[in-house]
Amino acid sequence: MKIGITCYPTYGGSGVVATELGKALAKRGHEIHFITYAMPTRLSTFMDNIFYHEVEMNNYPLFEFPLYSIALASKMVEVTRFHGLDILHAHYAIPHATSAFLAREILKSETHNSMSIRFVTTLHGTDITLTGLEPSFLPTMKFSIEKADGVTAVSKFLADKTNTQYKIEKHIEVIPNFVDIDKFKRENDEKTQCFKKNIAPNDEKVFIHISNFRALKRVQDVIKIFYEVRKKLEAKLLLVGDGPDRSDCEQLVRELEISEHVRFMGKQDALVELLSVSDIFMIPSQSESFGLSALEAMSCGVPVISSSVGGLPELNLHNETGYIAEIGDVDRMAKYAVDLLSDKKKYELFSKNARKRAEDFSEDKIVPKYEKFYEQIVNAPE
Ligand code: GMT
Repeated sequence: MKIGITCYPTYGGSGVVATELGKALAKRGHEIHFITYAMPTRLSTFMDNIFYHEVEMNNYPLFEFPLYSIALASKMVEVTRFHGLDILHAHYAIPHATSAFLAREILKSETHNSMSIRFVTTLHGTDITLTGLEPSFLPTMKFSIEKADGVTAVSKFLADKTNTQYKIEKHIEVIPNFVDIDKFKRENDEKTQCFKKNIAPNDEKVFIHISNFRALKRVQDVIKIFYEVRKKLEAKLLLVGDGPDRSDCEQLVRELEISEHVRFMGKQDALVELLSVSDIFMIPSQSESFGLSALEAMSCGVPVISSSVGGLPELNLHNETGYIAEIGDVDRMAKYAVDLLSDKKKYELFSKNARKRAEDFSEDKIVPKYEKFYEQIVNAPE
């Protein structure tokens, strides 16, 4: 199939999922056209079957606000026309589903042109739970989702939330996120051991958190949990990523006088290396439709301590692959971590379970679900 993929190319899990999906589909013989405003970050090397089309934005003094949604729709039309796309896939509904709708209608209206296109949209999280609910977006969002030829959501939680919050009575296919289990696996080579020695010279336990440091990630809770844990055992904390809450987090670490035990790593590509030296992954979010970073950690055999929100319980199995506690219950999360790390046998079992659970979300298992879904949409009667 020839598939056009649009996503946010630079930040966040939805762009990662869209890019990894495109790469996996290209490996399976599909022709993939990324239509985005910048090269997707995980698309750094040349790959057969992958094409990239940049959405150009012309500035005109009258346009105080960039007209990105329109430029994107026009690019979708152009790529569909000249490359004969079979389907458009818009990741993160705002504004991508709206642009895809516009592109489809433009192509449909051209009577001289037999070209028609169908589009699907994948809902990822804050497009539904946060931004889409703002009055300035809500009616357009609801309309664009309703008019899509197919809609998928990355968890059952998000599918249900969409139906209830937007009062949409449309079937939403749940296709969870996936991980490349051959890439995301624990390394224990000399380089990793050397890195571990550097991070935890006295064999301290290593906690890790990876996010974009927005308020809803509750990174301050991660630090508070770690602070409580350190009252019981020696540990180090790796904070990976960057974002608006980072300065406050650095301030909190200074106030708690634990600076020598906490490393702010900033944005990192070497996730497998970082996860391979880690013992516990923490994701105490306020809202999380899936939790891709937790899945990548689990694939590296790292048990997860998470909050109970959104799609997290669909991934992290309480008392099996890690532990789940209520949002903000720092003491409980700390207690769970200490209990697990104090019981070697239990820890090894949880680590194995985490990896096994991640295998349920392997690329090989999930990507065919998208292929099947595309087939259904393309072949559905008018
Ligand atoms: O809202 C964000 O955190 C960003 C968003 C994104 O588009 O990158 O993340 C969402 O999509 C990810 C990929 O499907 C999910 O793993 C995250 O759970 C989800 N984030 C939230 O729901 C907060």
